[in-house]
Amino acid sequence: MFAPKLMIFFVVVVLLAIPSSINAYLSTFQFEGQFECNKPSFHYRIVVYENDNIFDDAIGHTDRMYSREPHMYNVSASDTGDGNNFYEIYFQIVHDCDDRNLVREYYHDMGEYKVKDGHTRNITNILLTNKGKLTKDYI
Ligand SMILES: [Ca+2]
Ligand SMILES: [Ca+2]
Repeated sequence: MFAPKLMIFFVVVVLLAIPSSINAYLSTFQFEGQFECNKPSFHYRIVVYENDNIFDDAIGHTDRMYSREPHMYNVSASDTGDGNNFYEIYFQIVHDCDDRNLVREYYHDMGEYKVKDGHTRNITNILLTNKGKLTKDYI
């Protein structure tokens, strides 16, 4: 007696699964480059954000890093699609590349990237000296 109900259940499960499999993109990113900092060493951490209307998605981050000249950075990120056809990506960089060794929070726009299945490598140099607002955040 319950066989038809079971059949309906499976049909519903299959119908629910179809849209998510169509939208199953995996986009991976490698961001790298050089921080332009006038100090021989400093500390930082990066969070990679994807901009959305209400809550932005954190899609990658570094640990707390100790940087020495030439201050190369490298951070990876990944996401699985967005509401439109583009990811809007920015960095939050908490750092102490500051003349008085104070901690600053700097937001840097990393641009738009088409939503696709695959890998993107981006090389961007970022001027960091005294950039951003002073913050009580820890690096
Ligand atoms: Ca977005
Ligand atoms: Ca998003």
